Amino acid sequence: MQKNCISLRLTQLLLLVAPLVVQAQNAPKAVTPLAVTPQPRQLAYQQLETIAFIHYTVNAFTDKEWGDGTESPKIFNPSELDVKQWVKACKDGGLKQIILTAKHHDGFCLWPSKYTEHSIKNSPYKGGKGDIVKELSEACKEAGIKFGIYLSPWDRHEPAYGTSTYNDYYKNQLRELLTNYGEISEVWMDGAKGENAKNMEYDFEGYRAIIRELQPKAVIFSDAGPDVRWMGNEKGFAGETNWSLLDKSSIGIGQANSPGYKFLNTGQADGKDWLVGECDVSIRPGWFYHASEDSKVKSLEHLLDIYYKSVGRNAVLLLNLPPDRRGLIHENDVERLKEFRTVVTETFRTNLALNKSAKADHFRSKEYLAQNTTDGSSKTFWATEDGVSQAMITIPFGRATTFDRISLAEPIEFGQRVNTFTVEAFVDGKWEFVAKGTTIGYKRLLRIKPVTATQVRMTIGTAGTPLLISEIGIYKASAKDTGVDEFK
Ligand code: FUL
Repeated sequence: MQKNCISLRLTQLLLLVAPLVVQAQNAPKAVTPLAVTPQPRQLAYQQLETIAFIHYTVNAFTDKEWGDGTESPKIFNPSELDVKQWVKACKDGGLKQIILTAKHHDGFCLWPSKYTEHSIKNSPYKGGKGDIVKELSEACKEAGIKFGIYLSPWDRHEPAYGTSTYNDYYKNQLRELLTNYGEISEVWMDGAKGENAKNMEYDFEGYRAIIRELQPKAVIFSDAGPDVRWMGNEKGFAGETNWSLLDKSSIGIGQANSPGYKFLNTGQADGKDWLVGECDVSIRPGWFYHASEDSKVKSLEHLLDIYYKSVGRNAVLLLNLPPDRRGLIHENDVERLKEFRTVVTETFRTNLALNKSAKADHFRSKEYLAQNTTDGSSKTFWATEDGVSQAMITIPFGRATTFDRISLAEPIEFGQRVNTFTVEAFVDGKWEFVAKGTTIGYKRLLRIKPVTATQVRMTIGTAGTPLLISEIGIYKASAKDTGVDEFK
């Protein structure tokens, strides 16, 4: 009798538990993020893709690239300065944030800092009542674009420079800029140093603490981050391999001989820190305006090459536009930027892979199907089973389709994983090689010769499993976008 009772209870228990077991087996097996992932502020920053630099100071009036700090504030006298013209040019050019040189190496401040006389308050601009940081921050807010500041640590004017008192001076100015001008989205700390910098020990830790305290959402740029890193050149090119991973402790700011420096351009596959790459480059040869460079604005072809080698290689493009003596961005620069954006928009307008039924030889569960790569949403992604480090995905077009641009993306909130990929196209009944590469990250763009195919397939390998891909895009470029990458 007692035996029967026990077995009855066991059966009841099994009946209760069984559906739960089945449910657990069917439940999507959540993907575990890798050990190093981006902070939300880094993710938001990377999504901006293209942003602007504005280099403006006394240099526009002396025709120099580096002022020596002896310039009189009286020479700073733009006759038609219009920050709305700057913002419009950037916005029309698709640039989503503007970083202003509030103070460059010459020490002249574009805002009326109470810690120095070397500023706009002693210039003829608006009778000494002007504040370009204020004007620009407000214009950016009104236009719905982000605003950042460049505050040069190297200062060739401030008498305290070279002593520890200078750190207080720099911090006081940081506090002014980070409290009086609304939201600041990026703080740019230049590593450049000249002769008078030999004895200066910057308190970078202290500077960073103030930024985190006053503008916790702002990303901090320097050679070594902590959020955004320099790419090691001013050409606007990221490495063909570009990990957002690096050991920031190995990089000395402004020290080209520090051990980690050579990895700035490529990152490190096993780096312990997440550092988004930022490619800084000027639309002209110089960072500041020189009338002699009006005819040397970068060509459309050059700007497109920069775009594919920055945004297209998992980095953010920071493009500089220097206002002239009038206080306007020169017409040639405005026109070229507009032309560049029109062509990029045209190239990526129609995704030929959208809603095509992609199939893969590996997938984790029905929540992580290959079709997630062609659904037009970066929120969903294709994932393989744990332990799988190579998989193939095939996208049928349904008919012969001509394309010459490929866009790949990983869901980087789970870390950066892909370290090799090959793309093939199905042409006249056989698979042909079209492209290959190493890293993908947030975005990887490939420029190939036009190919007409009925299907495309990719073999992708990863460093950390499972393999995750969020989006695959296939495009036919604008007739003005003709570059082709080499695949060695
Ligand atoms: C460099 C500076 O020396 C240049 O003048 C410019 O500001 C560039 C963005 O960074 O280090």
